[in-house]
Amino acid sequence: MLLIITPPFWPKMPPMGIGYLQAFLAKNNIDCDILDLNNIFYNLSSPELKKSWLVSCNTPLEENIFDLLQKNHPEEFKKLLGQILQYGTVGLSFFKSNINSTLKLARLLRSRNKNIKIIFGGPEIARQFFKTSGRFTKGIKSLADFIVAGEGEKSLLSYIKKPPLKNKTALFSELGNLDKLPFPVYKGLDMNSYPRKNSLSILFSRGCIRKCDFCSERLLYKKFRLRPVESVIEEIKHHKSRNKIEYFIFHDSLINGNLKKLEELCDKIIENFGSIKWEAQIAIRNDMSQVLLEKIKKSGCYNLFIGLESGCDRTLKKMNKGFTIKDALSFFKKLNGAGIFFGVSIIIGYPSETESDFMESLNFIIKNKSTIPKIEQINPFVYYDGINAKKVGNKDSLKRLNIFIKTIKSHGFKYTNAFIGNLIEKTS
Ligand code: B12
Ligand code: SF4
Repeated sequence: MLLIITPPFWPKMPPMGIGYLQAFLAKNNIDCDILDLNNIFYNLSSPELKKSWLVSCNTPLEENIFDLLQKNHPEEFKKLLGQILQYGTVGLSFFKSNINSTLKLARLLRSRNKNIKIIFGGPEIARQFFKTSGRFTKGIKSLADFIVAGEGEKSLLSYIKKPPLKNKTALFSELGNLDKLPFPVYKGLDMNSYPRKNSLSILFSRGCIRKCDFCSERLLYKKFRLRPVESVIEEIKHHKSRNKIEYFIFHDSLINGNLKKLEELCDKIIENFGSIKWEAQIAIRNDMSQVLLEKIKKSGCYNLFIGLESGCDRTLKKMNKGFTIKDALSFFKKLNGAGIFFGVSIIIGYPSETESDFMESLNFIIKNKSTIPKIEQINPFVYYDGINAKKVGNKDSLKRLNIFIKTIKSHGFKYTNAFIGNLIEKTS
C-alpha cells in the first residue's frame, strides 16, 4: 500500500497524519510506503513558487499547481506516476488546500489502471461529509473505492484486512483509546529534505474537551483521548537521536485537556532530558496550578498559542468559549508570572458581534497590551460546514478587521504577519 499527500500542503515538516497511518499499519504487519509529493515538488520549485506555497488559502495556486508541476517537471512527474502505479492500493490524504490536485491525481491513476484501489481520507473528506450532509460529491464517490471521514487508523486497517462488499464509507470510527497507538517514524522519508530540519510535529492527544460553536476542529474527532506519557517520551527520544530533532511542535487541539497527564508529561521531560524546546496550543483554564505552569516552563516550553477569539464577554458567551475576559486576563497573568511566552488569536465579525462588542474586544486588547505578549492570528469569521455558528458573519467583518490590524500596529503589538487576515479572500 502507498499513502500519498499532494501539494500544496504545509511543506516545512513531515506530514504527521499519514505518518501515523504508516506506523499503525506496520504494527499490524502491513507494509505501507509514504510518498510525500508535496515535499518532492516543493524542493524542486523556484523560490517564487515556494513563497506562494506558504500563503494559506491561495486559491489560484491550489487550483493550478497540479498542471503547473506536470508542466514544469515532466520527467520527474512521469517517474513518480510510474512509481505510484506499481502499488495495488493507494491512500490519498485530502486537505482543503490540496483537494484539486488530489482529485486530479486520483483521476489520472484511475485512467491508467482501472483496477487500482483508491482510498480517500483526511480532514477535507470530513468537511465534504458535512458539506454534502453525508452524501459526498459525485466526483469523490466515483473515484474512491473507500472513503474515510475522521480518524483513519481503525477504518483503514479494517478495509485492508477485509474490503467491505457494499459500504464504501467509514464515518468517524475511532480507536477507543490511544494506549497502543504507535508513533510515526516516517519510514522511507528523507527527514533531511524538509525545510525545518530540526523540528517535528508531535501529538499528545486527539480531540478536544470543549465545544466552541465556531470550531471545525472539534468535528474531526468525537472523543478526547491522550497518548501514554511514556510513548510520547519514547517518540521524543527516537527523533532526537535518529533525526537530530530539537524543536517539538505539539499539534494537539489543546495541550491541557488533562492537567494531571500534562504535569506527568512535563515531569518526564524534565527527568529524561532536562528540557526540550516545545510549543503547543493551550486552552484558557484557571484550574492550572502555579506548580504546573512552572513545570511547563522548566520542561522547555517556549511558546503557547491561545484561542482567546474575543475581548468581549457577550461574544465569548455566544461562541460558547467556556471562559470570560476576567478568566482570560487572570490566566495570562499566571503565564506571565511563570515566564511563559504566548500569543492569542482573534476572530472578527462573529455573527452576533455588534459594533460595540467589536470595540469592546479591541479596547480589551489595547488595554492589556502589557499582559498579552503577541497577537498570533486575526481572522474574519468564516463559516465551516458542520459547525454550530450561523452561516454568515457580520457584514462589517472586513472593515473591522482592517481597523483592528491598523490599531494593533499603531500600538506596537507583536504579531505574525503571515496569519493576519489570511482568510480574507474567502469572505470577500
Ligand atoms: C498543526 C496544524 C496546522 C499547522 C501545521 C500544518 C500541518 N498541516 O501540519 C499550521 C499552523 C501551519 C496550519 C496551517 C493551516 N491550517 Co491547520 N491544522 C493543524 C492541526 C491543528 C493539526 C494537524 C495535525 O497534524 N493533525 C494530526 C494528524 C494525526 O491528523 P490528520 O493529518 O488529520 O490525519 C488523520 C486523519 O485525518 C486521517 N487521514 C489523513 N490522511 C488520510 C489518508 C487516508 C487514505 C486515510 C484513510 C485517512 C487519512 O487519518 C489520520 C490519522 O488518524 C489541524 C487540526 C487537527 N486537530 O487535526 C488543523 C487543520 C489541518 N488546519 C486547517 C486549516 C484550514 C489550515 C489553514 C488553511 C489555516 C489558515 N487559515 O491559514 C493553514 C493551511 C496551511 C497550509 N498551507 O497547508 C484545517 C484543514 C481543514 C481541511 N478541510 O482541510 C484543520 C483540519 C483545522 C480545521 N479547521 O478543522 N495548520
Ligand atoms: S477549545 Fe479550541 S479546539 Fe476546542 S472546541 Fe474550542 S476552538 Fe475548538
